[in-house]
Amino acid sequence: MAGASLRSGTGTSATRLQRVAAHVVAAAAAAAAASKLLPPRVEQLRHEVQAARQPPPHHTSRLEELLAARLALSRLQDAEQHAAAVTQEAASIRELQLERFAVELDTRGWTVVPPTITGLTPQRVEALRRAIYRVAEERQQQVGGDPAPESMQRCYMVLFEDRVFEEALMNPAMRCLISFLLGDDAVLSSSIATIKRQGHAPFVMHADGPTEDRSQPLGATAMFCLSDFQGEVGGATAFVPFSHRIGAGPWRDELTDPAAVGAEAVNAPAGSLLVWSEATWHGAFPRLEPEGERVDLLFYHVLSSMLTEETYRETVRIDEMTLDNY
Ligand SMILES: O=C(O)CCC(=O)C(=O)O
Repeated sequence: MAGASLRSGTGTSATRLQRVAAHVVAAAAAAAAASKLLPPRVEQLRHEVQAARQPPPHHTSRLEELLAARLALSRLQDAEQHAAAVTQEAASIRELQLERFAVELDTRGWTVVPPTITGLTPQRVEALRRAIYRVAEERQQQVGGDPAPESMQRCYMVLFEDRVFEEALMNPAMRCLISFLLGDDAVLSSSIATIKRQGHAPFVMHADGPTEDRSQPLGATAMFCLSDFQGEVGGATAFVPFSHRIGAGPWRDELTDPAAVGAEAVNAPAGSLLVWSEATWHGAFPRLEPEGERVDLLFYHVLSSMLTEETYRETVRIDEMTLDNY
């Protein structure tokens, strides 16, 4: 896998602004309707955050004004230059039948794309699962751990362990929705495979990155379901819809419990793709189902200006950067 192929193209923040603007205009009616439906719980949490924030000191607000003016100017200057890129991206969203999912990301903060659209056939799901079980076993042996597996086994930086992971990273639906959220110069930050068995600890609710009100998230996650995700009893990932608009991550213990905060657990067949913004509150229910395992492969992306969690740039060898890898 070439370093360059970890990127999905080139772009600037102005591209993103243009693109987001285009999609948001297209989705305005849906967004307005959705805002009216903000669950009272989310609305209340948002007010708590706003009330807790101190008004910024005078020089801060002046600086913000100046920065906003510069941003507006650069938007104007870049508008023409990036119009073509926006048009191109809108075409990709339509071509891949992702309109509904892009709008959901914007309005609800997360979405589930079905296998008919991800193109993950049962054969591909099986190939990914086989690779994950192999890596999990090898890593278990390396650490010399207890052969009785823990209730959740996470394998970090799996990308280079098998070609099938590289193919998954290039999945067109995933690339398109990550670009929609972050822009087309997003880079891979981490690749994590998880096998989750019966167990009683929830994955606490959290946001993946800074959540202060901003039109541009710094990170976004895409997770392939490689087994059926079976709601709460299956220990599925769970989200608080609209929470990307709250402007803070969970700040009290009670808010980190998926059940207490009323998180919605995912029900989705193997081959589906979950995508969420870094600001969206998410976690997972404990898996109560004694049989089987929940298996997934997750790719966390960030803006290219940010440090990545895992060291891809540093570990790709120059001889691996062949055209074949693009
Ligand atoms: O395993 C899950 O379902 C949740 C994963 C998660 O929240 C994360 O990796 O940030």
